[in-house]
Amino acid sequence: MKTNKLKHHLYFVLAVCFTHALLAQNPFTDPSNSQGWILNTTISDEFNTPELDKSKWWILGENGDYRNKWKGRAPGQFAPHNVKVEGGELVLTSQWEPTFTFANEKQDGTYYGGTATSADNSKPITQACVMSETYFRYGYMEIRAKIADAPVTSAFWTTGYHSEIDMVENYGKRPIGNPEGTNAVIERKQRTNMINWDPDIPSNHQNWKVENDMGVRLAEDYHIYGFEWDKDYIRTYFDGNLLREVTRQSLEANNQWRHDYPQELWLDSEVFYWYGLPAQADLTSPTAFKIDYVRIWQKNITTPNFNALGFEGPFYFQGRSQNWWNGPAAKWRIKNEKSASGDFSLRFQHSGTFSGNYTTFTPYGSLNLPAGSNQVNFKVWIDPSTSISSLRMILENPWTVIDIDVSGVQKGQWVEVSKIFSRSAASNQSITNGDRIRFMLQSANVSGSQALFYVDDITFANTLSTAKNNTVNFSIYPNPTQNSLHINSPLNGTITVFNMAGNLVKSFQKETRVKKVDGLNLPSGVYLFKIQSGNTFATSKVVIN
Ligand SMILES: [Ca+2]
Ligand SMILES: [Ca+2]
Repeated sequence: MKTNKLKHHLYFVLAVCFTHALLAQNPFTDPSNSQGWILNTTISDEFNTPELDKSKWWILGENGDYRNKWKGRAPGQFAPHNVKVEGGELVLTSQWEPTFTFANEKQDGTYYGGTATSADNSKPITQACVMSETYFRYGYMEIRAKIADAPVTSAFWTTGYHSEIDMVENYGKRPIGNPEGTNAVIERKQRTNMINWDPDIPSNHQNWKVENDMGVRLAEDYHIYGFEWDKDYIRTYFDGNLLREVTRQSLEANNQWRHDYPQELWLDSEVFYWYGLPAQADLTSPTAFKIDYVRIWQKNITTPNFNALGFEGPFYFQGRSQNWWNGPAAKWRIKNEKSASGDFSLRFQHSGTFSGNYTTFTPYGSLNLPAGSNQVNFKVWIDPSTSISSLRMILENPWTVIDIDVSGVQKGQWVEVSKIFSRSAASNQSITNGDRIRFMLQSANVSGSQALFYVDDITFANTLSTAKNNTVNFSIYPNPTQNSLHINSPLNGTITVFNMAGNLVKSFQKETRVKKVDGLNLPSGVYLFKIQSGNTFATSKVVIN
């Protein structure tokens, strides 16, 4: 009896604890979770571990590596020793540090640690930044944090392709003596920005930037900052209260929405010289931005990484994330206007005179292909107004030029094109000059004065050297033949036919064990027939005479 009572009591205690734990995992703005939020545990962090969880975060500047992101807002520079986890919090410190070796370079017109004219260490301000190792797309983001009580910012923000969302960007305290004469309200303002970095928008474009006077100095105490990023709207919250709601439609009307692409998180402190740079006296006692937790909830949990060759997210390779790259005038853009799969594809658009090569690149080291025979496939959608004969893909290390004939591609629909190629060596994986894709339209291959087309779902396959190839019975007879043949194989699926130049010349479906094909209508020569079903494939050479 007593035992049962004890047991019952224990169950009750466990039930209370469990319920409490569950409640703690609901958004502060939705304590009963009426919206069905699911915590994304890959990216969320309570910072209750003894050290920073490196599976979730990386520290900018650790081992001298900034992963081609950012070294901070000069003269302030991110320094790894300013990041620590302590007492269940992420602590991001800003300090005056004359002994620090600053990068001898300028950012936005100012030397790190120095001034506009000199790298003289006259402003030796070190700061701190961490970024998430993974990405997500849409959700409700929440931090409980105490912003730094010093003339620095405390920010929680994200970046994606041509987009930046500054969910929280607060300036803690005016410098001693307030030489800039900044109004005291700055210390009470909760700021949010939605930045559109698309190089095609007009230069006089205004980003969406808003501020709320919260009525208290934000650096005085901990507050809960919430931001909901939905595909149709955004909402900002302060201590559980809704500050603003703005629809995507209204932002789009002003070219202020560029925020569909997967995002990665930043937590950092920066200097904002326009409100006043900190002097040594402002940073005498170490001052820190303290974050109790970062929680990301989603309606549907997105995977940590996205298919970069399908243009759905950045490449993630060798511990770094990078997007396709092209110059501001390159005419290639990732867009969500049309796609063969997912939401995004790579668009080429240009009207006027064509001159030279129009090129886009993946990052160095992002490609990892084996030596020997390989195959590239992608889908292309060519606008009826456009006349292009060929696209060129160069794989850079080892250097491999692949020309893909698109002259016969039907316009106004997604068409898969394919090419077999061979490489002398496997991809070089260097992040400074390793293998990458250089994808180009050459002017010589365009007729007329405009071109619009989209590319999606680039895939590579190693074609001839896998063991699976040898285990599948794939016989074709008669061989040689002229216009018809039989294909006998237990595999059913898509049959693709390549000429010896590696161009795809025909494809059709095989649904039965033995398929008879008539009307081949191919020029005399040797052809490679390939059947693919899931991950298994087989090839056979056929002579047409
Ligand atoms: Ca905590
Ligand atoms: Ca896609």
